[in-house]
Amino acid sequence: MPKSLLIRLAIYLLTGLAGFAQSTPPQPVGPLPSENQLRWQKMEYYAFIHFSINTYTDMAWGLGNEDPKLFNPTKLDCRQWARICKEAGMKGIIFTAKHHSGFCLWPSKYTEYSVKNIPWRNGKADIVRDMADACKEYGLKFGVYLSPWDRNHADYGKPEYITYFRNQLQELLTNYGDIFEVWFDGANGGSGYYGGANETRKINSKTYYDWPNTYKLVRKLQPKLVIWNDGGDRADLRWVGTEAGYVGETNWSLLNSTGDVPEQMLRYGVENGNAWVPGEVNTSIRPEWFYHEREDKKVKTLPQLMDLYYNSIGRNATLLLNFPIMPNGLINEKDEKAVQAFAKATKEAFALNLTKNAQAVASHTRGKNSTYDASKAIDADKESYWATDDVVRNASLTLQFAKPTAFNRFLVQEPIRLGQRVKAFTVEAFVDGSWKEIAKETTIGYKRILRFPTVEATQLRLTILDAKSCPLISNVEVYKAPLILTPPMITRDQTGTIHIKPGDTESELYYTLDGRTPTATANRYTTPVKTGNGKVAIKAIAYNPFTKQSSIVSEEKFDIARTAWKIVSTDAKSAYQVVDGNSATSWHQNKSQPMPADLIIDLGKEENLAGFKYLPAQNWWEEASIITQYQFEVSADNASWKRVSEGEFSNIKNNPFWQTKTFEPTKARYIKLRALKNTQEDSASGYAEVDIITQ
Ligand code: FUL
Repeated sequence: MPKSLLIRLAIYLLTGLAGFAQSTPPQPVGPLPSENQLRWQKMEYYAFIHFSINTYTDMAWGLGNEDPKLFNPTKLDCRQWARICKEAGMKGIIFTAKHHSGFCLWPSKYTEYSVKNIPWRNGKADIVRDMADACKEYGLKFGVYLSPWDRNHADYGKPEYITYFRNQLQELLTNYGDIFEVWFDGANGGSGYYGGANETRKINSKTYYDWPNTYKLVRKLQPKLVIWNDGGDRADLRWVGTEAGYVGETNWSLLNSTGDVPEQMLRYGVENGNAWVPGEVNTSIRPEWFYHEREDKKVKTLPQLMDLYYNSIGRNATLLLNFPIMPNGLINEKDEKAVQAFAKATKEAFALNLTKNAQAVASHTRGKNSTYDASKAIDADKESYWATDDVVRNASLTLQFAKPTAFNRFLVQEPIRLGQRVKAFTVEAFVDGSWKEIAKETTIGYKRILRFPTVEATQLRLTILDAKSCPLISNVEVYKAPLILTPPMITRDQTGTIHIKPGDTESELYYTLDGRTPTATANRYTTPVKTGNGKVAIKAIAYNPFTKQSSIVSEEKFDIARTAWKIVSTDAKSAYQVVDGNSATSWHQNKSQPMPADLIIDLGKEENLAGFKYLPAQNWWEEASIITQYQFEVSADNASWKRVSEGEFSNIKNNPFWQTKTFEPTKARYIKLRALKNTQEDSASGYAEVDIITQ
């Protein structure tokens, strides 16, 4: 054979081999999910149920000394709970078998503090059993919450308690069928009844519970469950650092398996973490976890629930949404309605996948092999995926629509079985002959959903800008979700100017200043409205010009504008954030200044004062330094002061919203808000806003 032919043959064989090599499956990258984690991630949406002895004392946490006789759920029906969850599209329920009070909702052999000592059902009650049966009947998975902190048990804090805790786990994980998740809440407030000792017991959350051995027991009893734990050793799932209902837009399903994890990291995961620990967003449908009648008007609205959806499931996490059970043993009708509306709205948003009318084309395809071509990202098989050759980090996938197509949602998934890889990506729409960027984002993971104003385009392009290894995309979906009219947010800045913000940029805004209910014939809001220095009562709506529907009316009453106010107790310019009308900004007094900490404001002129308002910093997960005990004083000259109000901001930690205090009207030019104590019991005080009420 001539030499040149030989060389050509060699080249042919080598290229062929290279092509072959690239059509082999891509190698996994980094820590990988276990089968249990994969199964769990696909559940996406499931319920939490909070019910215990403190449901009957209207408390967030039971103290551990409540009389079991209080527990009297006359209409208890776990099937109602299961039906609501099933109809809402949830896949499972996690039930508080034992909360911090230590009261057990099953007849545990190891304590008398349980449903076996209540008159209801003559001591034969087992609510964990009822719940497990109801889940089975409705095709839901069942999970248990077992609080490690036990304010009832005499041995809490001693090694004996760990045996008790494990015995209880053994009961729960043996007698109630398959359990999909076990929840070990790290919360621990210290004080408790503890069998009558009534004292404060601090434990070392890292060592006391000996988690490694507890985990072994759990896995032996239920090899298919996932463990959630925010307190001790790294478990299968992580808390996302907040109960407010969201995870970071960047969300790596990775953490480091040892070492402390700051709450910030919980929010975003750790890009180069060495363990697969995906996030679960846990939040309640009401402000608190247990039922309080006063919160019947505070059930999350549809727009809030939609935000929750996009900020959890839409950001590579699962959503664990809590229902508090009422003392009668049922879920409140308002919560049921809210979750039904939520289910309907998500169904409508994701009703028609527009990729059905599109062709997918990729800039790169692994080994030019049809097993990995672009069509795999839009076919019905969620396991198949589009892949590039190993060396590629930057590649695009274009959807070509048969005709100009309007859309406002983009959904994308990675086949996480092979690791989480994408670090940065963009989404562009081809509009009027050119590409328009609609989103520039970071991570994808199991599922990422993006919301943006409706765009009409003939093509959509997903570009992976960077990835840990060759990018893999298993699924892409495109939707045109109907607009949801959010009641607009109204704020007034220090100059007295009103700002109105819609929840959805596609809606129009209308407002009134004369008390009438706004309609689409009222003043249209386009730019901030100057309202002078006086008091203002404003009502506003968001309006959909296409469907002619309006949102619920937002209403705000503002006292005199804070235009002339000067903060005299500090030179810090940033202190003016407490009067800027923006609840998202806050100011914190220097920690080195011990309590009491004074915030003194010169109102510019004498006012007839009848009260004041305090809004704590809203970023409460980062040491918000929320004031709990205060004094409020007024003065004509910033020298002699008169105390007009003092006391506590009750329950402010759980409910960090506006606190209003009124007092006998009094004339003054200076006000002093004195912080005596905060939630962290240190010397820091934080403020989002401070305002006054005038006569
Ligand atoms: C927290 C607990 O203290 C709350 O009461 C609730 O159970 C929530 C899910 O976790 O840490």
